[in-house]
Amino acid sequence: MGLMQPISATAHPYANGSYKQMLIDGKWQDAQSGKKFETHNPATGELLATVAEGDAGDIDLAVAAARRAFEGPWSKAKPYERQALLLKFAELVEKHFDELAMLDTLDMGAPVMRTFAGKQRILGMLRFYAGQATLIYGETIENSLPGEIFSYTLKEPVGVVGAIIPWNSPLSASIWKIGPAIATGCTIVLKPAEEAPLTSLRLGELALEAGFPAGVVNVVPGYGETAGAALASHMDVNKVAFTGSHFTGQSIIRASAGNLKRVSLELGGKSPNIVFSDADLDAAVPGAAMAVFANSGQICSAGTRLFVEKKIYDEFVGRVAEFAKKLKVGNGANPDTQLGPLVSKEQFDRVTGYLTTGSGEGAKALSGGGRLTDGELSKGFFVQPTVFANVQDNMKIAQEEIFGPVISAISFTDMDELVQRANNTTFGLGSGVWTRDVSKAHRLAKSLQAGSVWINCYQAMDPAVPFGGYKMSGYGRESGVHHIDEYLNIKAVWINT
Ligand code: TXE
Repeated sequence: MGLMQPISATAHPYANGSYKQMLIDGKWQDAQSGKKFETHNPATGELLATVAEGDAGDIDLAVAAARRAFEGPWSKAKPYERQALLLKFAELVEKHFDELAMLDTLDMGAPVMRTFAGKQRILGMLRFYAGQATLIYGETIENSLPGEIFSYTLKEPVGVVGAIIPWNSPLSASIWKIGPAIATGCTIVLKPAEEAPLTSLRLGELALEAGFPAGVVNVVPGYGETAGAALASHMDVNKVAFTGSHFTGQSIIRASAGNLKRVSLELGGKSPNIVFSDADLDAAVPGAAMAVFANSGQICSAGTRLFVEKKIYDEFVGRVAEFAKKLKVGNGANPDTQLGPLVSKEQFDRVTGYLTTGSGEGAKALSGGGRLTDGELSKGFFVQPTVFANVQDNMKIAQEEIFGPVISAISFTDMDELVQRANNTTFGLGSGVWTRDVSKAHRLAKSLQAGSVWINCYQAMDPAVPFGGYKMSGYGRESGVHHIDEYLNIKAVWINT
């Protein structure tokens, strides 16, 4: 597929306005209720597809299929078979990468070149989990009991996994759930976000083509309050892997109580990004800007609280604002677009509401501050990349997750006070530090309450490096060698020899 021209919905082989069914037990089917919902391009308003709308009944069917598969032949699939399937799946995702990347763009707005920049990481994730399939092992443990009692552990798949993902990065989020589930021998019911279900459904087709047995990978699109809630509360689901807002994360925990299913949560953030006067400012300016503006701020670990040392505050924040003004906002299908639209009207209203709140609280927009309505942009949910200066810690725009292209720039002087202020948030997902001073860097790496600390970079990600939250950003880790433990039970075996 050529990437030199914006692609219209009708030109995409999958998002061509047609109807998409859901994948249950290896078969494409309608919702039992017969209901459908529409998904639109947030850049243009075009209809991309109508989609079968799953609810509790469909979730029941999918979970039953996943259970049958889990207890059937899939339970006998050897690590090398699961590895081979994941590698085959990776090969197909690679073969269709252009199409999948564009599908993400059409369905939720992300600049297609951003997905391309992450291509190696996305494919690497599947290949990393393929490797992990052959690295599942227990331990033999010397115990202190009298006599000859031998003890060892087995690691076993938890069973049926319910995966609920958001809309901000459908390709990567789907793979982050399917990969570890397959590596460990679990089966999965994936519920994509209602705003952007198409990439997950297309991945369902590729999973079948790769040869996953029926019921191992099921994809049930639908709304959160119906399909999502049914999956979270289902008595035959053994684990829920959730990515989304902390509010929904809390309701998932409550819903999980019925059968005390395992839960892992990757939630939102209000991450501090700290710039010292001794930093390489030429690198820190784009670093600070793109820590937020990438994907139009719709990234859970976006460095939205920009702490800048007072003596360089005016100059530095001014430079970030100048950088913001030059960013190219537009249809994400254009290869030169740096910021696409926000995903939906709801998200657009939410973000523009925060722009009004910020000005009302006394913050000063050095760049942006409103929507973009020039020409074609008037059809989509476009917001200007905004840099707010004069932000105080207690302002709403410094406390709440905005999930849009909005930087709240705050000044600091004292290092101890800075640590306390940077940690003064209910969240703890990402954090950044820009300095040439190694001791400052290490001191902050230790003191910041966040699952990731990026020093002189931001948002670096790799399949082998763990990612996840402290505090209300959730628990459990994705990526890294510990990720698969979230999908495994440990069994202790005792043998009196
Ligand atoms: O999230 P939800 P929304 C944050 C961000 C954003 C806000 C709202 O601040 O502005 O959340 O976004 C499913 N039981 N993040 O409303 O509701 C839903 O269908 C089970 C941060 O989109 O959390 C979707 O599949 N599932 C974030 C998924 O949960 C339910 C990414 C996420 O939707 C459910 C997205 C329920 N009761 C938003 N209600 C991140 N961590 O990256 C909804 N869902």
